[in-house]
Amino acid sequence: MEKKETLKLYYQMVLIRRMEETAAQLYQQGKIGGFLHLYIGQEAVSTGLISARQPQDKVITAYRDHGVAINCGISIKSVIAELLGKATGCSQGRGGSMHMADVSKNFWGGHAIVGAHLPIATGLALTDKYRGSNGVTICMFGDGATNIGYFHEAINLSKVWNLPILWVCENNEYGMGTAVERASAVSEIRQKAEGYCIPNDHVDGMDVLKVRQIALEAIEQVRKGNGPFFLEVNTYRFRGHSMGDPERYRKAEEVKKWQEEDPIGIFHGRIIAEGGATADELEAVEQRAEADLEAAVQFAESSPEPAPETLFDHIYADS
Ligand SMILES: Cc1ncc(C[n+]2csc(CCOP(=O)(O)OP(=O)(O)O)c2C)c(N)n1
Ligand SMILES: [Mg+2]
Repeated sequence: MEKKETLKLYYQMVLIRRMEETAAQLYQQGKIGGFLHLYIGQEAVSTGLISARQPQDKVITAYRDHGVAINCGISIKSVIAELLGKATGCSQGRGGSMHMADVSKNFWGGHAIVGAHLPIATGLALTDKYRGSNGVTICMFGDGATNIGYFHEAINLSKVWNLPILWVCENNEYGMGTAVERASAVSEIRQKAEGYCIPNDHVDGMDVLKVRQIALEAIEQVRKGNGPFFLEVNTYRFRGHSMGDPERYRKAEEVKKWQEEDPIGIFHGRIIAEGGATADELEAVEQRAEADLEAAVQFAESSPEPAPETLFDHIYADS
C-alpha cells in the first residue's frame, strides 16, 4: 500500500479514537442529548472496510455510527456539530449521535432500531440492480441484530434477488449486556448466512489491513454480479454499550485482554516494523488529528441551534 494511504488509515483511526474520547467528555458535560454509543476498540472495522469501497458504493449502519461517518468522508466538524445538535451538523442537528447521514457521501445513516436498516439496505441494493449501476451496498450491523426477524427477511431476499450487497456483521461479543452465546443459537455468526446459501468469510477486526484486504476481495466478487456476500468481523468494544453502562456482565480481565489487541497499537507497530513510516511521522499524524478535532469542537460549540421555524422542515418531501 502507498505510504499516503497508510498514513490516511492511521489518521482516520486516531481521529475516531480521540473523537470518541472527546464525545464522552461532552456527554458528561451535558452537551449531548439522548444516547451515546462509542466505537472505541472497533475503529479498524469501518476504517478497513470503507477504505475498500468506491465512491458509488453505499454504506449504511446502526447507531454506533460516528466512526463510520468519518470514514465515509463526513467532516469531523459536521460530526461533532451533529453530536451537539447544531444546525451545522451533517443531519442539521436533527439526528444526533444515532442518526448521522449524508447521502451526497453515499452514507445512508445511522439507524437506532436494531435490525431495521437491513431491509433498507436490501432496498438500496435493489435500486442499484434495477438501474443497472455498478454500485455495491455495504450494510454493517451488530451480532445482536442477527437475532432479529428483519435480518432474516433482508438477507433472504438479497439472495433470492441476487443483489449487490456486502453484509458485514461486527461481532463485538455482546448485544448490550448479553453475550452472543446467550442470545444466538450459533456463536459463529456467519453460519447464519450458510442457511441462505450466501458465501461468507470471517476476519480479525483488530487488524485494519486484514479487514481492508478481505473487503477489497468481497466487494469485487459482489460487483461482478455474484450476489450477496457475508463477512463476519471479530472485534470488541472497549467501553460500555452506551454511556452509563455499569458493565456488570463482563470481567475487567476480559476487557484488559482485548485492550492488548488495540487496533491502533497493532497498526502502529506494523507500520514501523514494515518501514511504512517512522514513529515521528506517526506522531505528526496524531497531532494533526488532535488539532483537527479541537478545531471541530470549537466550530460546533460556536454553531447555532437549528432555527425554531425550521422545525417542520424535512418531514415530508416537497411536492
Ligand atoms: C428492535 C430493537 N430492540 C431493542 C433495542 C434496544 N437495543 C439497543 S442496542 C441493542 C443491542 C444490539 O447489539 P448489537 O446488534 O450486537 O450491536 P452493538 O451495540 O454491539 O454494536 C438493543 C437490544 C433496539 N434499539 N431496537
Ligand atoms: Mg454487538
